[in-house]
Parts: sequence; C-alpha cells; structure tokens
Amino acid sequence: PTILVFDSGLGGLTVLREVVAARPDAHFAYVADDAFFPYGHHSEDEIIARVVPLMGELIGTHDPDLVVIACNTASTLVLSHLRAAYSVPFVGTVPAIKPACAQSRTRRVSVLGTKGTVKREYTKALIRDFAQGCEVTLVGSPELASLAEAELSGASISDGAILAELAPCFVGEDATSRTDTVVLACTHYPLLLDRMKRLAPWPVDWIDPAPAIARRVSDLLGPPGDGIAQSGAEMIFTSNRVHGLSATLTPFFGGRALA
Ligand code: DGN
Repeated sequence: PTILVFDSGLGGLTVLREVVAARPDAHFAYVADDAFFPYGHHSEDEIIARVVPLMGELIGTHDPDLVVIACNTASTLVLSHLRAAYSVPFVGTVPAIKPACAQSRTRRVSVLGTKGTVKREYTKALIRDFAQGCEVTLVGSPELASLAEAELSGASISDGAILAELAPCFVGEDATSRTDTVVLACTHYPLLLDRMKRLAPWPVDWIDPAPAIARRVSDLLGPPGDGIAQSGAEMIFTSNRVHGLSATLTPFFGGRALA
C-alpha cells in the first residue's frame, strides 16, 4: 500500500517514523507544505483554501491508499472537508486530550499546540467531551514549531527560547494539584522533547499521539498481504525549500538512507 503523510513542515516526521515502524510493507510519500509554513500563523479560511485543493493534487500524483494528516493545526480544521471531497481514508492528528485526562492523577492537564490548534472549535469540543473533570490549560505557542524546524536544520536554539514557550504549561504549586500531563498537540514538538524534559520545572508525562496514529493506520490498512515485497522507500517532497534533507532525516529511519 501507499501511504501519504502530510504536514506543513518537518514535524510530521515524528508521525511518519512511527507509521514506518508499524508498516514496513508500505510505500511512503511524505509531503511538507513548507511554502505555507507555519500553518499556525494562517487564518482558518486560508488553511482550508490551501489544503483542500492541494490534497486533490497530491492524491492525483501519489494515488495513496490512505492519507495521514500529520498536523494538528490542519487536522482540527480540514479533516471534515477532506473526507467530504475525497474518497481515500484520512487519519488525522488531533490533541490527545482524552488519554491525557484519563491518566492525570492531579486532574490538571495542559495542551501545548499552535495558536491555531488551541483556539479551534474542534479542540474545545474535545475538552467538553473528554476532560472527565480535569482542568485543561490551553497553551498556544507562537514559536515552538519554528524553533523545532530550526533545530532540526542544525541551528542552535537557546534554552530560554524553548522555556518561554513551555512555561505556561506548568500550572499550580503543590505536587498533588499541579499539571502532571502535557499533551504534545503539534507534531513538531516531539522533536524538542529531550530538551523540554530537561527544562520543565517539574517532571510530567508528555503525550505524543504518534504511536496511536500508527496503530490506527495499521488497523485501517488491515494485515500486510503475503505477496507484498518490503519496499521501505520513503519519498520526501516539499513545496518550497531545497533541503539538505537526507542528512537531516537519516536519524528518523535508524540511519537508513532515504530513497
Ligand atoms: N506540525 C503542525 C501541527 O501539528 O500543528 C503545525 C506546525 C505549524 O505549521 N506551525
């Protein structure tokens, strides 16, 4: 099968690596719409007008059996439009509020996403339906996705710049009532997870939805067919920049060179 994984930038690679691990029988095309990055800075109308026709072109080019929208900023807005327009199955990436609230002991959860994601009606509905009595703090980060891209491209990002984006997630003083779970509601953020763990004022559980997305993709595809040769090829496409992509991306695939 062919799986198309789509994000505004390179954050969706944190989803791609899980899906690749779950489905080594599949062929992957990863598309970063970096000409329009960061999506978090665009209006809802602009994102819909950008992504819906672009997806039509990508489906025409790659003929995928399934599409993963590896971007919360887009998924919380365009999934319903995409499903109405195209018959291929879509798996979205949306804030993991339900599992976070189910596991929080202090009943205090923060959702760290782009400014777009945290103000979406979709996100508010997830809180209404799944907060299960938890207090949920929405933190819209203006810069963290761009900082993650910069770090991935080899720039040095200061601790202070990361901490400034992260600090509003940490609410409360006392260990029995303060934030104990942070939802990574932007696919770029796991790229900075090691640094965020070090900078956090106290330890919390970080919820990365990528493994759950990979399971969902695998369920939808069904068991690998006997006759399918392992392709393992990942093709990376971007709409704007010319990357030194292969060097940047090699660590995502266990050092395997990219096709
Ligand atoms: N990676 C995207 C997300 O999950 O929301 C957003 C990145 C961006 O465009 N700011």
